[in-house]
Order: sequence, then structure tokens, then C-alpha cells
Amino acid sequence: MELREKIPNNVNLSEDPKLQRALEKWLPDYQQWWLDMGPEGFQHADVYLRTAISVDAKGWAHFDHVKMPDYRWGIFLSEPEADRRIGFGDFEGKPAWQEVPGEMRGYLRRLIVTQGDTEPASVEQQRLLGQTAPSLYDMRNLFQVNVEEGRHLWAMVYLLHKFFGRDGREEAEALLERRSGDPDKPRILGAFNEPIRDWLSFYMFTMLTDRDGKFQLLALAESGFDPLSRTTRFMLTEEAHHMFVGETGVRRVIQRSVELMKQDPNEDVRAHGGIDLPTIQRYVNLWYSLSADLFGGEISSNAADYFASGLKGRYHEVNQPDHAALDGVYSMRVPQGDTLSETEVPLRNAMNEVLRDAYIEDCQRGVDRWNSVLEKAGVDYRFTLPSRRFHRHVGIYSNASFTPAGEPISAAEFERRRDEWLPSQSDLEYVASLMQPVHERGKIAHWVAPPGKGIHGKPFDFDYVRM
Ligand code: BYC
Ligand code: FE
Ligand code: FE
Repeated sequence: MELREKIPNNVNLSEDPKLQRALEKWLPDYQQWWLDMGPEGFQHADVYLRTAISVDAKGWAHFDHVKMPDYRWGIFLSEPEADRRIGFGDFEGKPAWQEVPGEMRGYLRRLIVTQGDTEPASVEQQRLLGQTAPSLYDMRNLFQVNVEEGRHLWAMVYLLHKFFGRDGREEAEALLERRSGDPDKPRILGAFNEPIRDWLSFYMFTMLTDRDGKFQLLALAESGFDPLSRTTRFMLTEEAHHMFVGETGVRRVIQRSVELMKQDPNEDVRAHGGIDLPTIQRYVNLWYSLSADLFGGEISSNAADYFASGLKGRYHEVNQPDHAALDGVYSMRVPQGDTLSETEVPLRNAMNEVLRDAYIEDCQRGVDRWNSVLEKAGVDYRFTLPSRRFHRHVGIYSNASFTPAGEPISAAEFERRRDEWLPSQSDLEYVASLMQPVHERGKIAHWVAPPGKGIHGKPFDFDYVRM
């Protein structure tokens, strides 16, 4: 572990002076990007953050108050597995690669750049949220997520610099040049160009979009390219907290809404300054459908090639009965005219859909936990995930329109009913009107319940952020 270096790392960076120099040259550009595009207005605040200081299961997280620009962004790979073998595809059983096989350079670079691009994008999307944080606890969680997404960018930039020479260095620069939502130089994937205007969107994003991250990282953790596998495995340990922030954030909003409903015989939550359940459902519909797009097309020759080459596997590949996946088929409903027809797709071409299935199941478990809040409170309303066909912009469903239940409808019908299903202008304005900052220790905004417990054994009224 090299913790006192300019760039903390467990990859023996000091033994590779050329690589070290290249990364130390990228470092000030990264720092400038963080100052320009990181959390606005809080760069001098002391934030109670956890920092990675080792990669073993017990001791990697160190907690302390730090200013975000002083956070020690480092390069940490999970411990190597002795004699690791490729687990799937055409090279199954061969030793995992420690270098990039020449013929896979293009694919691998594209996967790493796509993954890397999402990390700074999310920081850009969230950069104004500190100003309207509902509590210091929430503000701290936002900043924790932000610095770790910054570290995830480092993880991918390390791979680009170490294994891709000049091309890699150029890609690393470009990762600091694209900007979320900028029409001239947008981020690569759709959801990462969408604005995150309010805290309900932030909770939805960390619940639903960071969860895409979890599954993409799990698929890359299977990779036959060992350095990618090891770096994504360590990223996954950080990712768990991001999804915790999202799932419990939404749950606390629901909790508060239910309390406010009880105060009013008409159950009119907005009259009491809370967020009504149908508005929360519309936010779910939006962020779930945007996140579903991130898995790519249902039928994808790219996905088949990634799998065949051993670069991107399935979720928990060890549990799959057949790692070659050459004979299997995947049955999916493909739009044909005005209807859907059941179609069999060769399994390798359906790998994006296989991963999306695992994601959907995981989302459903979170929604079930939200619904148990309603059930305990004796409220009849239930949240649901919309159909995977609803409001899609990538893949076979993107040229047709569907209801949240997945029934085909005309584009005109969709537009007519849009405000029933997705946040309307007035929903957005209402939620925006609630976003008044509460930056006082131990206090919390009216529209959200406090958390059950604080961070790292600290109470809710701890000074998580010192301005
Ligand atoms: N938006 O075969 P197809 C995270 C393009 S999140 C725009 O369907 P493929 C995080 C695609 O490039 C995890 N374009 O897709 C979360 C292709 O273009 P070309 C991020 C899209 O290649 C929160 C065409 O459509 N990780 O970590 O299988 C906070 C058809 O391609 C989109 C990864 O994404 C889209 N959504 O790509 C912070 C893992 N989807 O070739 C962080 C790495 C597809 O026709 N990436 N296109 O020009 C991959 O594994 C794959 O590239 C994809 C699917 C999953 C994105
Ligand atoms: Fe990340
Ligand atoms: Fe994340």
C-alpha cells in the first residue's frame, strides 16, 4: 500500500516511473475539473468522509473530516486471485490476461471509456444539490458519493494510462472535457445527460442509476482482463453505500408522506408540504426507464462480441450452467407492427437483456421494501416498477410507445397521457418549491423523515459538514 504518495495506490506505481509521471500529469487536470465541476459552494467545507486506505474487507474505510479537494483519490485494485482463469466465452478456462490481447484493444478501450465517462458525469449532474440539502447528514452522503465517483474515474484512467499508451492518455483527457448535458460535448450515455434538479431525483438516481452501475461492474468483474476485474471488484464495495443512500432516501420521503397523510382526513399531502405518492411513482417511472436504457439494446452484436471475447460476463457467471452460451436462446417480445411477437434470440446476442433481468429483480426488492412502509402504515397505495418497454430510448422498444403496464399505444396517446406517467412541469415545480436548504445541525427539511441512524455510529445531529 503506497498511501503517502501523491497518488495513493496499491499497484506499485513508484516502480513504474513512466506511468507515474503520466498520471501525475493528469492529476492537476483532474483537480481543476473537480474545482470547476464538483460540488458548488462547498469546496472549503470540512466533510465527514470515508477514504479508502486498504483493500481488505475489514479495514479499507477510514473516516475523518476533510475538505473535498484534499480527498485522497487513489488507485486500488482488489487482491489478485492466484491462477485466475477466464470464466466464459470462447477462451473459457484459459489463464486470465494481465495485458490487453491486441485484437481486443478496441472493444476493451470502449468498455473502459464508457464506464469511466459515467463517473464524472454524475458529479456534474449533482453539483448544485449541496445548496438545497435537506440536512447535513444528506449533504455528507451526497459528497461521499461524489468523491467516490471521482475515485471511480481514477480507476478507469489508471487502466487507460497503463494499458493503452497514447490512445489511453487522449481518452483520459477527453473524460475531463465532455460535460453532462452539454449539446456540443455531451457525456456518452443518455441518463448521464439528464438534469438532477432536486433531491427526490438524487435519491432516485442513486437507487436506480447507481444500481445500473452495480450490475455493469458485476459484469466487468467477471472480465478475463484481470486488471479490469480487480478494479471493478473494489469499486463495488464503494457502490453499496450509493444505493443505500438512494433506497433509504426514497423510503424516508415515503415515510414522511405517510405521516403527513395521517394528519389530514383527505390525505392531501401537498397541502401539508409533503410529496404525494403518485408524484413519487412518476419519478420512479422516469429514472427507472432512463436507467433501463443503460443496459443497451435487447439484441446486441456488441454484447455478443464482448461475451465471446471474455471481456464482459453475466451477473455471477459462476452460477450459470453453461459458460459458453453458444446453444441457448432467449425468448423476448419484439414489436411487430402494432403488436408484440415472442421471438427467440441467440443467447449471446441477448446478454444485455440477461443483465437487465438481474437489475430488474434487484430493483423490485427495493420497491418491495418501500411498499412495506405503506403496508405497516395501513395505506393502500403500492409502488410498482413500470414495464421494461415503457418510455425507452435505446433498443427494440424505443420506436414505439407503451403504457407503464407495457401495452402498446400510439405516440399520440402516450403524449396525451404523459403527465399521468412521468413528472409533469407542475410536479417538478412543486418539488423544486420544497428544496429549501436545512444546513443546521440536527435539523431536517419538512418533506423527508430523518434516517434511522447516522453514519459510522455517529448520531443524526453530528456535525457531518462544517461550513
Ligand atoms: N445512451 O449494442 P448496443 C455507473 C449505443 S453506470 C446512449 O445496444 P452496447 C454509474 C451504443 O454505444 C454503469 N447510447 O449497446 C452510475 C451503440 O452505439 P454504436 C456504466 C447508447 O454496445 C451512477 C448503440 O447504442 N457502465 O457506473 O451493448 C453514477 C447500440 O449498441 C446507450 C457501463 O456502461 C445509452 N444508454 O452498449 C456513476 C459499462 N446504450 O456502436 C456511475 C460499459 C447503448 O451503434 N459499457 N448506446 O455507435 C457497456 O458495457 C456497454 O457499452 C453498454 C451497452 C452497456 C453501454
Ligand atoms: Fe461509480
Ligand atoms: Fe455510484
